[in-house]
Amino acid sequence: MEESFRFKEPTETLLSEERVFRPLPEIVVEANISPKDYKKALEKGQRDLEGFWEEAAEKLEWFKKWDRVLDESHAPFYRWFVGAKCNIVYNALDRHIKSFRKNKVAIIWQGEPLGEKKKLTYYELYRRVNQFASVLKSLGLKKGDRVAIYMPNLLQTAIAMLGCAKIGVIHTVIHSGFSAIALKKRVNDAKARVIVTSDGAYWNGKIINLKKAVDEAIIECPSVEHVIVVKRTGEPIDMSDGRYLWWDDLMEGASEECETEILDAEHPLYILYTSGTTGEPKGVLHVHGGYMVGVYRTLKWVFDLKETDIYWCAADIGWVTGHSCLLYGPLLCGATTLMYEGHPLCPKADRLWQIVDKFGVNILYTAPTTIRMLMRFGAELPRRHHLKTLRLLGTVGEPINPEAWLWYYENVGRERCPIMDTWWQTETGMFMITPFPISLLKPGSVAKPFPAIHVEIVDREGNPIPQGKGGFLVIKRPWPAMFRTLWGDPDGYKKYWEIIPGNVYTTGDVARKDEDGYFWIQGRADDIMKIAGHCIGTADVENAFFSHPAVAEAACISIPDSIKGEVAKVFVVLKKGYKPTDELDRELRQYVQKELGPIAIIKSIEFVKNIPKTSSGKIMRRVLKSKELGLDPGDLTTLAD
Ligand code: 6R9
Repeated sequence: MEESFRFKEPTETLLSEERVFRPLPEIVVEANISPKDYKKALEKGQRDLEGFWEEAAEKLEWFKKWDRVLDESHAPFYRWFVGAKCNIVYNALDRHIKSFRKNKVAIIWQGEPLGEKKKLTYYELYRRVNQFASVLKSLGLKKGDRVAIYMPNLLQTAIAMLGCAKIGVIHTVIHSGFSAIALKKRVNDAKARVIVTSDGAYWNGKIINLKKAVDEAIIECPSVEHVIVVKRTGEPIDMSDGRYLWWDDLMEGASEECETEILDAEHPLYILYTSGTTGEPKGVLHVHGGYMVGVYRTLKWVFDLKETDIYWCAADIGWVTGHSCLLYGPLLCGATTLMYEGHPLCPKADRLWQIVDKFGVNILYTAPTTIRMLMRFGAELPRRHHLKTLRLLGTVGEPINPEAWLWYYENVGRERCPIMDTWWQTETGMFMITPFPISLLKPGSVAKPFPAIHVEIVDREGNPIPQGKGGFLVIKRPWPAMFRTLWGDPDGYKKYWEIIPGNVYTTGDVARKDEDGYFWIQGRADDIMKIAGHCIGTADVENAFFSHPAVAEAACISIPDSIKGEVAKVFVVLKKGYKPTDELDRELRQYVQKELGPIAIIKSIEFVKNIPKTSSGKIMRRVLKSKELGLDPGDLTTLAD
C-alpha cells in the first residue's frame, strides 16, 4: 500500500461541477429522517460518538447488553459492544418471525431465464435457514469453523450464508466469476471445511460450469471435507468424489428447528476477500455485533426503507455490497429484498427496467459501470418502461461521472428520485460518506460523512489539506461495522492505520472537499498521476472523456515521460455508431484539453473494445498500466471475464 503514497502534494481539481438538485418536497416530508433529525444526528455524532451508536444498537435485540460501547485500549484493534451477546441472524430473521412480518416476503428471487422467479416469506426463509444450519451441524461443523460459498445470486446462497451465521460458523463467499485458482487460494487461506456450490450458473444467456472449477480447486484444498452441490442448471456433473453431496438430499432430512447460537458481539461473521483493484487478496473480517448495528442504521436511513417497499440491490452477493445491502441490511430492517440472478443485458438491455416494473421496485441500487453500460443502448430503453414505482436510486463502487448521474436521474428516476451516491469499502462494512434522501445533490459528489463518521482529507504527514484541493481520505474515529482484522494477517490490518500518522484509517482513496463540505472522490491513491509537477486524479480525466458524446467508457493511466515526469494515456470504448478514426482522436484531444485545461497532458488515446474490470465493475488500471509498460500485472484472479 505504501507504494501508492509517493505523492506529497495535494491533487489539482480540473473539473468542477456546478449543477445542484433538490429533493422533491414529498420525498422530504416522508423521509425516515427529516432535515431536523439529520442535523441533530450530525451534531450528536460529533459530540457523542458512543452515544450515537448506542442509540442505534438499542433498536436491535441482544441476548445480553454491552458493558461498554467501545473499547479502544488495543487500538487499532477496536472492540464494539463489549460484553454483549447477540446473533445477527436473530435480528435478521428470528425477531421478525415473532412479529407482524412473519408472512411478509423476505426475498424475491428472479432467475436469469425469463419467468423463473420465487418468493420466500420471512417464516419460510427462517425454516430453510434452520434446515441448512442443521445440515452443517450434522456434518460436524462448529462455531468458528469456515465454510466457503461459491455460488451466484441464488436463494440457496442467502440460505447458506444465514445458516452459517446462525450457528457461529464463518462464511466466506467467493464470487462465482472467479477462476479455480482464485477459489483455491481463498479456500486454503480460510481453511474452509465445506464448500457450497452449484452445478452451474446462468450468466448472460450462457451456462457457466462452476462445479468444474471446484473439481480443479479441491485437488489442492486439503481442509475441505465436503462439497455441497445445489442443482441449478441440471447439467450432467460428476459426483463420484466421496466429498460431494447434493444440497437437496441433505436438506430433505434436516430439521427445521435449530437454536440460534448465542454469540459474543465480537464473534466473526464472515471473511470477504478483496483485492480491490490492486495486489493480493486480503481476507477482510467482519463480526456479528458492530456490523449489524452499522449496517442496520446506515441502510435504514440512507435508503429510507419503508415497511411496504420493494428494495433492489442489483449487486452480486460475492461483493460486500451483496453482503451488507442485498442480504443482511434489508433483512435487519425487515424489508423485502429482491435478488436477481443474472446479467443486466439478458435477454436484452432493458432487463433491469423490466424487473423494476414487474415487481414494482421502489428503491434501486446499482453501480456506475452498469449505468454506463446501459447508457450505450440509449435512453429509449428505460423510457419504454413505466418505472413509476421508483422513489430512490443508489450507486456505489466507483466515482460516478456527472453524465452518467444525469442519465440515471433523468431517464430512470424521471427527475423525481434522489440518487444516493454511497462511498464505502469492504473494510468499512457500511456506508461512510453519502447523501440522505433529504440532501441537496451534486452529480458526482458523495455528499457528506454519515453522522458519527469522522473523515478528513490530509497530506502524507497527516496535516489537513485546504478545502478545494485533493488529498488522502482518512477516517479518524472508529465505527461499529469496521473490519476487525485481516484473516491471518493482523500486521496487514495494522498497516492501514500506520500509513499516515495520527492513528487514522487510510482508505487508499484520494478526495477533495468543496466549500459546502461535499466530498468528491478523485480515484485510488495508486492511480494518481503526476504530470509536470501537478497531481491529477484519474476520475477528473475520465469524467472529461465521459462528457463527450462518442465515449461509452474511459480508463486513464499515467506513463513515464522524460520531460513531464508522467503523462496520461486514455483507453476509450466508443458508443455504438462511432468509428475509431484519426479525426475522432484529434477531436477528443481538443475537447478534453479544453475541459481539463493545459495541465492534463494526454499523450495518447487508444480505442479499445473492452476495459478490464473487477467482478464488481471497477476499472483495473493496474492491468492496463502493466500491459502498457510490459510489467507483471500481479494477481489477476479478480479480473472479470
Ligand atoms: C462498496 C465497495 C471500495 C472502493 C473505494 C473507492 C470505490 C466505492 C464509491 C467509490 C467513488 C463511490 N468506491 N464507492 N468511489 N464513489 N460511491 O465498493 O467496496 O469493493 O471494497 O471498493 O471503491 O475507491 O475505496 P470495495
